[in-house]
Amino acid sequence: PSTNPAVFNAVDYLVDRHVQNGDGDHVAVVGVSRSLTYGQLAAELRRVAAGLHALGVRPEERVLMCMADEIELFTAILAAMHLGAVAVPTSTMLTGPELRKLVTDSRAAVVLGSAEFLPQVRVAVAGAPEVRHVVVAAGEPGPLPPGVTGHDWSELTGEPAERTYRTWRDSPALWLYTSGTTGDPKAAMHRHADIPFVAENYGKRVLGVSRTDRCLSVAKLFFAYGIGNSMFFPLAAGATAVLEPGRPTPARLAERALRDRPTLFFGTPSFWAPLLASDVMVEAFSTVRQGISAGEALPARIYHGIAERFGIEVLDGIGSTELLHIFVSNRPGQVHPGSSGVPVPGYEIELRDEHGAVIDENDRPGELYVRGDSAATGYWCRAETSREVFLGGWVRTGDSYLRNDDGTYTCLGRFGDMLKAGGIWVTPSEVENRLLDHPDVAEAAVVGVPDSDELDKPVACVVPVPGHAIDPDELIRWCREGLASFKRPRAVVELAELPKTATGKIRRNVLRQLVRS
Ligand code: 3SK
Repeated sequence: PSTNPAVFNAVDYLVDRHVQNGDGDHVAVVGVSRSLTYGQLAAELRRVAAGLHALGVRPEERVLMCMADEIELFTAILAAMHLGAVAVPTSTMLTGPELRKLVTDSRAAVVLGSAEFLPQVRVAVAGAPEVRHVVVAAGEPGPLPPGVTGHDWSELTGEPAERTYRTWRDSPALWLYTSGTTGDPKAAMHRHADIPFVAENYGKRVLGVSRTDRCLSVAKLFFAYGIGNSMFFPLAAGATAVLEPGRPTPARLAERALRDRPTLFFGTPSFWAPLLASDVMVEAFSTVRQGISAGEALPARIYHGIAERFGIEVLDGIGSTELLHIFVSNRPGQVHPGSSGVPVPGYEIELRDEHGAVIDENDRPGELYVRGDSAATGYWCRAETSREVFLGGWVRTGDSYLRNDDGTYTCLGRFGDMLKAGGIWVTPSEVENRLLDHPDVAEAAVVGVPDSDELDKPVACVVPVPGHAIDPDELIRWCREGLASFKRPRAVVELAELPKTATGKIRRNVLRQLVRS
């Protein structure tokens, strides 16, 4: 490593440091069919970096990946960073035309895909003039548009450069596309220095990740939450990442946990809730020393249920793609169920009203603003949106929160999701939590829908617990008994599932449309 403090490559910190410290034989990553020690990972990522260089990838250019959580994706992300290029892992859930927007926006010339996602990748590169090469993990590239050369993964090799590229702390390392709840995808640009910041402050100081930990995540590597859980935290601590490429159902994750014995298990409420409702063996999760939840607020009922049935304490927290990971979190042994906890070391939090004025009192809802050194440098080629979100060091989250008297923060939903009923503000999450306490309700979302007088009224959209029937009158009565009467839903709509974003946030605009029609 360089003695110039501005020179920093995250690969030295995540991988090479452990090899130099004599821990090269410790297992760094466990895939479904093979594992790599830190020494093997250092060698493999260098080979892949040499292959990318041979395809023409140069520092600061983007390498876009549409790949399953396997060792190939893991090494490719690190290989891009080693070269000084920018890793752009993208969602594998996008359609071809959706993926094409990201490929063209990023101007990547090299696209890496897993064989199972080739249909989308082919459609995406067909309309992307900058793409020159498509490299396929575990499969044949097949026909590609003129001007695009296909390669199989074994071609991604060359004479490895021993040293990581001399990136600066502020050099771009990783772009993560985020759509928020509204749609337009934009890339949050993260620096090499953002990676140790989240790993030291949340990974080590909050979770206490150490060499003996084994990290398993429901969220995939293309999510900010997933790449922290499955790459930055385990590697920063010299620990082991366990990668699961499949759909994160309770049955599959239980099977994986039985095989690979994780100590840290990272979920989302949309995993923890069905896990609780499932009949998976408790034994599968017996090695988990700590559960973690993010993506949306974890209802207290789910927290208590998981604690009772599995003996796992789940730490709820909130993070964002813009901040790279979690910045408000509960602490081990000090969980306040139903709250997101307190600021993570290294982050400052403010609540501001609709005019941007700071709210000093407790118990008053406001929009959550965060300041911390892992903030993205902006959105790629989105000057106007960047100016609305990144404000002189502060990042505007768009989430509505309040601070409790004990210093913890409680999520109230998205800032624009508050609704008025009879002229009084209603917080959807308060009504949703009451609905979730009902034994027939598995998931709930409350939205404001105009009645015949064009006045907003709370409408509850609920998913029943499997095998239970929803009785709308009973649910309205239940809410009236547990809440101020004006907060009760005026109607209940039963749904098989709630529309959600890729990160598990409820798409309330879609629900509003659905309920209106
Ligand atoms: O949604 C969250 O809470 C989150 C957590 C960590 C990283 C990224 C996100 C969006």
